[in-house]
Amino acid sequence: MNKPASVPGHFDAVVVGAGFSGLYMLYRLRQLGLSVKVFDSADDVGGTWYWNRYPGARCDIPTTDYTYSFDPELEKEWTWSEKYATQPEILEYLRFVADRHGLRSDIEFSTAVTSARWDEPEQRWRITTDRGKEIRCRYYIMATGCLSMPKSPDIEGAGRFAGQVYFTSRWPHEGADFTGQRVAVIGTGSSGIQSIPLIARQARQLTVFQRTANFSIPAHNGPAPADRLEQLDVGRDAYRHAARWSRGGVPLEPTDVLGVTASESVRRERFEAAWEQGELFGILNVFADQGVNPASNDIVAEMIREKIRSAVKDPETAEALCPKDHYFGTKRPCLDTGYFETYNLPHVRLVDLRKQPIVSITEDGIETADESFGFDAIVYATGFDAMTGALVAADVAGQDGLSLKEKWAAGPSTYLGLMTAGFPNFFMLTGPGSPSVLSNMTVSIEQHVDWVARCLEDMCEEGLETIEPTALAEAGWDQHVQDCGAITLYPTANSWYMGANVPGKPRVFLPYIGGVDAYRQACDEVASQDYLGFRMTGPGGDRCRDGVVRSMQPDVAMVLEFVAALGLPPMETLSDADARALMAATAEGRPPGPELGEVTDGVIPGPAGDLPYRLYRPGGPSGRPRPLVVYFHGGGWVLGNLDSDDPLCRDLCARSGAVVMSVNYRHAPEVRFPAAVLDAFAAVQWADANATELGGIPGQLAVAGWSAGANVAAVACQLARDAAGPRISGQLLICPVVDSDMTRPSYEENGDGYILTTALMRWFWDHYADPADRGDPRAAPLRGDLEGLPPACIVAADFDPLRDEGVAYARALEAAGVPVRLARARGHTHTSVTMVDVVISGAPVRAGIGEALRDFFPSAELQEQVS
Ligand code: N01
Repeated sequence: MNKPASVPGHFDAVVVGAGFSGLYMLYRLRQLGLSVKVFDSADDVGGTWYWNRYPGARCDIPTTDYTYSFDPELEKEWTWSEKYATQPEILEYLRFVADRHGLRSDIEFSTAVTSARWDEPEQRWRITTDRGKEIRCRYYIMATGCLSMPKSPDIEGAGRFAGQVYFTSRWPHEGADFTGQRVAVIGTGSSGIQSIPLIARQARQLTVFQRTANFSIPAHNGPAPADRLEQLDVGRDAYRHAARWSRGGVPLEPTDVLGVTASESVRRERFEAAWEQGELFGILNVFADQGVNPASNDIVAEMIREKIRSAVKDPETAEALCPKDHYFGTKRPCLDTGYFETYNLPHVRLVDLRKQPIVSITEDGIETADESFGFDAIVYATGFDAMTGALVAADVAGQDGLSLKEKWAAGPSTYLGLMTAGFPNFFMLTGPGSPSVLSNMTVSIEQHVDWVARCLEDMCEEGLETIEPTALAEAGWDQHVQDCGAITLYPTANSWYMGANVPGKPRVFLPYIGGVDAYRQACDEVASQDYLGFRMTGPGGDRCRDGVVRSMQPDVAMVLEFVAALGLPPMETLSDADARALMAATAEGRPPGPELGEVTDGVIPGPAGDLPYRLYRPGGPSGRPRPLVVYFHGGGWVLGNLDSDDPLCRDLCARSGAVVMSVNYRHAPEVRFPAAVLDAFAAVQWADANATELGGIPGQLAVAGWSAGANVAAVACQLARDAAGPRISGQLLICPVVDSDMTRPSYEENGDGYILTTALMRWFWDHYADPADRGDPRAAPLRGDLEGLPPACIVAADFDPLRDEGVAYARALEAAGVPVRLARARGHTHTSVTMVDVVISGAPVRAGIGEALRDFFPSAELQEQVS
């Protein structure tokens, strides 16, 4: 690589922070032969473990895992004394690492970086420090940690207290002696919960001011678990490899037990095992669905509340300590040693700030709405401006002088949590948009550092000197981070994950929750695809392969992985009977969809015999007439029936407030084109004529369908227009087949791998219609006359071969003067939008569909009923 810079004050790289990430970054940059300067405002290494010296401070990931893995010799030479090591031991470990690798010589302690400016002409960062130094470097790397910027105490009168004031995050090196004192602790996050039992041992009187009760489980600290040590002894490399490719950075088999369906005994057994184990990832893995399903989450939460009630003797205190305002896990749960039992001590009292908020800190204590308290010492355990605080406070300005603070005014925006557009050669280790705080930090840190080191090495080999993400790649990643969060319960909590603990901070889900494994995969893919989404320049040329690394909804991707793992034969290779049986089998065991007021089956006369139908009525006052939607199921005119689309019909009914009538039609190949559309039109005519008997409102009729069902629905609208009736108020076409032309780009892009394939579509067409008939507008409604058709809502999914024909139909309808609402199902496949209660990210799309259905009807009453 580059030769070490020889000009004084010039370095290849400057790193801020000498904690876990800064130390390892220095080590790797040195390996590359780069000249490096590390700055830290502390007078020693340690980062978070330098500052957070409060009594009881420990890690909350077992130290067998919370440790560097890059140096096998180091692993042999260092033995952790406990399952969860204390802060002094972790600090000692980092000192040991720094000394072992001679890292201190490149670290300038007691020096803070005060500003960093990108110098475009020089293509260098200009760094200034609080010691008045100015330094130039090519790469600027912030290794400042996620929880390093203490939150200022946003409490009235905070500066007035005349007694001793302590912050858990800035604890004095000489420690604090509370013997004989009246002490207040404000805050019951991890820092409060770890320190309170120890402060209680010294204090004469301890009063804890709690704003939000927090979930905590006993750490059961002691020697490192024997089974874990054995695993490491047997195969350390395999264990570390498993950690790197796990969800959280600690090897753990994710459970597939669902809380909502597990028996009471299984629930209890799994919970008690996790409770006994005393590990965060264990208690977060009691049920597969506890992070996404409120009912499942509540099962775990209630079991923890039971434990709290049995640990705390005073029922009123116990109840106040029971968290009830957020789902378990959505705020970082704590590990404790004797926390809840501390409240049984006669000199310890809990003040519930929800009942009596703090009015002011006074000179000699704290005044709440109901009481005045006198104290000798106040301990603030009030947390951090997490994940972005240290970065935006650092006065970093990129191209055109834009500061990070300005760029991130509405929330952070990053590519992979590693870089941000407009700030060339500026790297963040464990930045927002990376797994960081949701993972075992040491594993995430090593992954980030290794990625950055590899990137710099690759750049050097190619003669490239600058790198920055493109706006497209960054926007795509930001969206993916939010999509991953949105399918979980996490964004519902007022947590520091959401920036909610800092007044005025934008409410954005900050970490990447897709998993350490998925994240590593994405980073590796980016690197191996010529650094997809990065623009790189230098003597070796300018290059940019622009793109988005993840644009599929995360739960859709999971479904596809699950389906692929089943190894099912392609549908088009099966006989008709087997294909139908397979479709029926895949529908078994899926969630049933919402409960409704009434669901009844019947038959109506069709052109060639009876047609079965199922009628869905929403809840609410029975007998009240409602608009009627006639729905046709999907399945390529070959597969499907009333059962196949039952959850979707329930969902449409619940969301629209309309009566939904799902009608079966004759299938191919037994009966080919145009039987299906003739049946569909007959059903629409019958429904219109019998609206009152069906509980509908005469004259308020819409048609709907998915896939081939949307095809027959669209055709029914054209036939109704041509026949001058019935009058149709709207057509809802979900991922419709509207043309037989299979050459559109979406067939090329999505023709394989997303369940509905090009081969399967061809099979469907071959079953349904002779080639000569496929241009008939009754088979390909896009080719028909579109004037005078009812208003339409068309859903087009990104990863659907039919996407472009759906969009084409929308455009053609618009051109013909038909009002159209085109709903793009971002990140979805042909089938995923219909997977009610399986693909959570489909819910907002279906909410939009429900709204579109309501908008078809003039009935204000319907709007009110649903809203
Ligand atoms: O901070 P927190 P922390 N008036 O934000 C309360 C890591 N960590 O330092 O929830 C009254 O969790 C606030 O109340 P509320 C770990 O990731 C790890 O404890 O905002 N109260 C909350 O109770 C952790 O999650 C370890 O309503 C106020 C508390 O102060 C993260 O660091 C150990 C208030 C702050 O809790 C942060 O933990 C320690 C106000 N004005 C920390 N403002 C390990 O075990 C805030 N609060 C490795």
